[in-house]
Amino acid sequence: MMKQLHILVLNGPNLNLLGTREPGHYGAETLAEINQKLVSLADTLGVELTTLQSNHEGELVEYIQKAGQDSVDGIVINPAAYTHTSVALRDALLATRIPFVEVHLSNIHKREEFRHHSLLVDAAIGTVAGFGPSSYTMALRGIVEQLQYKQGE
Ligand code: CA2
Repeated sequence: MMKQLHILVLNGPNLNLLGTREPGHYGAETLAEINQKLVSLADTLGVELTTLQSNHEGELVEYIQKAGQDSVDGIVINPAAYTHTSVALRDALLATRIPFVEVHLSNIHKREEFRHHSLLVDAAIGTVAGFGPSSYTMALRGIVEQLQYKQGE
C-alpha cells in the first residue's frame, strides 16, 4: 500500500483579492472557490491537500520550510509578483527539495516584459500559465501523476 501523497497549494500576494477586481486578467472566481475545487479534485485523486495564501514573502518562506518539516510531497505554487523577484522563495524551494509546479492564472508571456522572467521556473517540474483557475487543476493533476509515477519506480 503506497503512502497517501500530501500536496500543498501555496498562493502569493494579492491572490486573496481574486474575484473582486481585475476579472479581465484573473477571472471572476474567488480564491476560496478555486481552493474548494482543488479540495474536491484532491479527494477524487486520493491525495491529501492543504491550501495556504500569504501577502508576505517571509511568511511564504516559512510555509515552504514547514512543508519540508511536515514531509509534504509536492507543492503547487502561484508565487504571484514574487515569481519575478524572489530569490528567497527560490532558495526555500531548493532547500526543502520538494518537487513543485509553478502556476499562473494569466499567460505571463503575453503580458509586460518584466513578467516574462521567473526566478523559480528552472527549478520546477513544470509550469502551467494562462488557463485561469483551470491552471491550478491542471497543475494538481500533473504533479500527482508525476509523484505517483515516481512512487511506482
Ligand atoms: O497570472 C498570475 O497568476 C500571476 O501570478 C498573478 C500575479 C502577477 O504579479 C503575476 O505576474 C502573474 C498578480 C496577482 C494579483 O492578483 C490580483 C487579484 C485580483 C485583483 C488584483 C490582483
